[in-house]
Amino acid sequence: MITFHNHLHALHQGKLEMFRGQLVPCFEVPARVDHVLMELQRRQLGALEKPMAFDGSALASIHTPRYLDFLAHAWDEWVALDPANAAHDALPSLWPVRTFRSDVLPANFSARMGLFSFDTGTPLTSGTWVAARAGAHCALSAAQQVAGGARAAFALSRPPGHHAGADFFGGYCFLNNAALAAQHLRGRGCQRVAVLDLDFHHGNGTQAIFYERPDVLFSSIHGDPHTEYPFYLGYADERGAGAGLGFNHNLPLPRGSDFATWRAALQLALQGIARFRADALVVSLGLDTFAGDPISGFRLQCDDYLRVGADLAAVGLPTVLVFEGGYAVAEVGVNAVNVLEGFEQEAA
Ligand code: OKP
Ligand code: ZN
Repeated sequence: MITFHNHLHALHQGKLEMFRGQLVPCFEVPARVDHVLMELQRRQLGALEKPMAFDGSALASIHTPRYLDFLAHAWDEWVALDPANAAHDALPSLWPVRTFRSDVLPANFSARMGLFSFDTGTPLTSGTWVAARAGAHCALSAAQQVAGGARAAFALSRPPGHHAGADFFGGYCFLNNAALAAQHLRGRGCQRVAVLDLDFHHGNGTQAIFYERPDVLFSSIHGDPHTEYPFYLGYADERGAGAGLGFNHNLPLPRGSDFATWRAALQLALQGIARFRADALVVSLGLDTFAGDPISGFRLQCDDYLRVGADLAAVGLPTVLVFEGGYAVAEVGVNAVNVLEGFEQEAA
């Protein structure tokens, strides 16, 4: 299958994230994508291309104008606060929680940064906007390829996307690549699109974006938010709202779940997608379900990902695969490409 890879991903290179009161080295590093690229080339799994060109409005199908405007200028504003800021990344430090207003856009940069974010683990760097935008274009390119008749396409990019909402960043994510791909398919002839989120962490951003819509089903298997990030969303009783009621499907699993447990949940999710009669499938492909992942808690093994790919292909839908998490850097390439190979073998 064709892979659209983000040739600008390394422009986003966070230094430190806040963890338990200390700044620690970022887990979401450029080497993640480099390993997947090397493995793709080693196993000759199809063409590698740079993203297609999209105009400035492409991201506005999902994200709000004021959020996009914030992201595009955030680094310059950060440095304008104090030229010494150029030496370290920007992190938020306050947020408008309950009882505060979020309709007013403050002039103060730190206040706006808090308005548009939800954690202190997601540094914004000099190259974040350019890298994230090129990554979003990879997802749009993969969707365009599939809308044009391809059986499947892979968007290989970082930073990831599924925690990003219409107007906020967090969880290492700035632009919601999977949501952009789903919306792009909707605009190109697909009446119903299913988004299947396989990352260890619940895709709160994607869920929120489509929560009131009946045309995009969001289905997710993830660590139980009672104990796992992002904690405040991803429970089984979140079934959608308004016209979207019944089109959100969360399958939280306990920390420590193995492949047999996980795969049973996958079959449930796929049954829901079949009932939905989707025209296309977008997969948020997180590889942090791997047993060796340093920040996650499931127990999948490298070979299990071949089976995951085969199960996805067996659905028989045009499929966009979007790279999300996966922090066991040495194994993330093998695990990602195992999914692609399993998919190709089953689809053939
Ligand atoms: C992004 B994606 C780690 C604390 C958790 C946030 C995790 C974001 C995961 N020290 N930090 O879903 O893979
Ligand atoms: Zn994750």
